[in-house]
Amino acid sequence: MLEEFTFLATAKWPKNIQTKATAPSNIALVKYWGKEDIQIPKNTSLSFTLSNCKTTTFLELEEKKEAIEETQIRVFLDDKETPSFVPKIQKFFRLIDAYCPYLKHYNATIRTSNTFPHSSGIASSASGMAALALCLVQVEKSLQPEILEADLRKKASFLARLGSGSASRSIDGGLILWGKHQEIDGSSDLFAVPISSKIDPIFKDYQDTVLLIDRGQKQVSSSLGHSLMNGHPFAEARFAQAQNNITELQSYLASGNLKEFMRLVESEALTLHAMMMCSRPYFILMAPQTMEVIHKIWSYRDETKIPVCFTLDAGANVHLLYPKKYTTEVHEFIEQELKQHCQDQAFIHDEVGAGGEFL
Ligand code: 2P0
Repeated sequence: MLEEFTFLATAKWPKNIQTKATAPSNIALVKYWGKEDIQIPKNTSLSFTLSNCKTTTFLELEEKKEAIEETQIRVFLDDKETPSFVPKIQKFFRLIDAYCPYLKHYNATIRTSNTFPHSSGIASSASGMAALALCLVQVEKSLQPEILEADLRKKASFLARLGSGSASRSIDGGLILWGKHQEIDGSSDLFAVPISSKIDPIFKDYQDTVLLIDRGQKQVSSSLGHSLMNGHPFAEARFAQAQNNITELQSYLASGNLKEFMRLVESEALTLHAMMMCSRPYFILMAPQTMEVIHKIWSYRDETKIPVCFTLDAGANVHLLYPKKYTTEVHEFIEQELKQHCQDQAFIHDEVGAGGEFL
C-alpha cells in the first residue's frame, strides 16, 4: 500500500454524500500497449487531453444500515439502469479499498453520461474512470477539507489508473505523460502528470477530428491486447522504442517541428497496430475504410502541404490531427473526401482541452 495515497481522515461519516465531476477522453501520441500488475505500464505514454468527448458522473453514497452488508452498486447510463457496468465498478472499488476505505460504509449509485454516442467506437473507459475518480476524491475532500487541490488531482489520476490505465491521463489538460521515464523528473508509473518541458504554442489548441469508421463494439478488448504483449516476440524492442519516442517527441513539441511530429505520431499508430497483427493470437482492428482514409490523408498532405496527420486508437476509427489555423481547409477536406468512409458519415470535431473538473 502506498502511504502517499492513503486516506487519513477518521471523521464522522455523513449519512449521504453526493459529488459530481466531468472528465474528457484523451488520445495517445506515444501509445501505452503492454502492462504489468497492477496497472503498471511497460512504457511511458504521452497524450493530448481532449475537450468535447467527455463523461459526466454523479456519485451518490448512502450509509449502509449494517456495516457488514455487501456494498450495493447501481449504475445508470443516460438515466437507464445498466447492470452490465456493475462488475467492473465492483472490481475497481475492491482494488482501491485501501485508498478509499470510506467506500465500505456506503452503498453507491453512479449516474453517468457521455457526450459522445455509446455506439461510436470511442472508448468511454478513460473519461468514465477519470470522472468517477474525480467524484471519489471529492468525497475525500468533503471528509478531509484541508487536502490541497493538486494532491486531490494526483490521487484522482492514481485511482483512475487502477480503473483503466489510459484514464490516468484524463484528469489534467494539455499534454500528459504517464509512466516512469528515465530522463523525465516527476514521471511516474503510478499517476500521470502534465509535461513540464517547453511546448510550442501550436500544440496548445491542436485539433482532433475523430472519424467514426466503425461504431460497433471492439472484437478484441484492450485488456486482452495488453496481455498479448507478454511474451510478444517484439515486446522489448517496442518498449525501448516508446521510451526513445517520448524523448524525441518532447523535442518536436518544444520546437514546433510539425514534419517530425507527424512522422513520429503516425509511426506510433502503425506500430501499435503492427503489434496487434503479430501477437499470438494475431488480430486486426483496422478496417478497409481505415486504410482508405490513411491513404487519402497522405495524398492530401502531399498535394496541399497542409500539416494534417492521423493517429489510431485500439479500433478502426481514425483521429485526424491538425493545427487550429488549418481548421477551415481540413473541415472542407473531411466533408469532400473523408466523411464518405465513416459509418453513417459520422465524425466528431474535438480539440486539446483543459482536463477534468469538479462540478
Ligand atoms: C493508449 N490504448 O495509450 C492505448 C493505445 C489503446 C491504444 O490505453 O486495461 O483501456 O484499462 O489499462 O487504458 C487502451 O487501454 O486499458 C489504451 P486498461 P486501456 O491510449
